[in-house]
Amino acid sequence: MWLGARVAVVVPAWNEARLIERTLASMPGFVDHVVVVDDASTDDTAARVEALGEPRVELVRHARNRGVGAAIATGYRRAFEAGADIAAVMGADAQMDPGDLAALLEPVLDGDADYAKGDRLSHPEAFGRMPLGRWLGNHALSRLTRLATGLPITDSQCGYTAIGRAAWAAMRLDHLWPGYGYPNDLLSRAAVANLRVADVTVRPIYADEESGIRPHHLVLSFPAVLGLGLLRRLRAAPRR
Ligand SMILES: Nc1nc2c(ncn2[C@@H]2O[C@H](COP(=O)(O)OP(=O)(O)O)[C@@H](O)[C@H]2O)c(=O)[nH]1
Ligand SMILES: [Mg+2]
Repeated sequence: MWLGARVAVVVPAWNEARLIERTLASMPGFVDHVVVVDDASTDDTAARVEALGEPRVELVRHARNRGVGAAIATGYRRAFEAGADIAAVMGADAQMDPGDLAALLEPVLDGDADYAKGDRLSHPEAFGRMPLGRWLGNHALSRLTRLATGLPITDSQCGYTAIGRAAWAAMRLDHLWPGYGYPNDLLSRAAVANLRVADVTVRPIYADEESGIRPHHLVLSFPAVLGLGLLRRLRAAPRR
């Protein structure tokens, strides 16, 4: 519990056998329920989660790989069905500082925002801690996401987030973009639903993990999801 709310953390995991235990071991004590969504990993990610025997950790498995966005949608549904008031997302590759979790929950629990997302680009050490390509790419995608959604956000691609139960229910996230474009799709849905989105500065962590993002995501998925977001916004505009 945090500020009187039942807290769940959704952990999408795909072939993270090397880092999943470190991620789960670092989970703060105030987290009530951890939903690990194993997306048909071909390594022993799932076996390692089960072997922990941690009562607050639940393992959900997709029968086939459906992508990180689809895994998060599955995790949210399970977390809220199990009674969460708020659900955060933390990657399974130990790239999110558990020390930042409370700061992400607070704007939502205080009623100042419906959805809070991490912002690594505003961290004083972002330039230098983030690989240059990621720093540049994230700035470019953030700018395009601001144009597509109209939301004044920074670091559109940060996966470290928190969402309240009512905002989750308002956005129909079962149809969330299944792949790496999901943060942009979620922001677009939030904008159309008139939700308040807060940026929370978080620590950028880059160590020995490997990203699954590939060039085809940049040339195909991100333009598609941003274009979809723009269309959704234009269609919704006359009804406001
Ligand atoms: N469930 C699931 N998780 C995924 C998939 N692809 C990536 N992830 C997880 O999503 C998180 C972020 O992925 P990553 O490739 O590290 O992206 P990056 O950190 O933004 O470069 C990690 O915890 C991955 O294990 C997927 O297809 N399914
Ligand atoms: Mg990563």
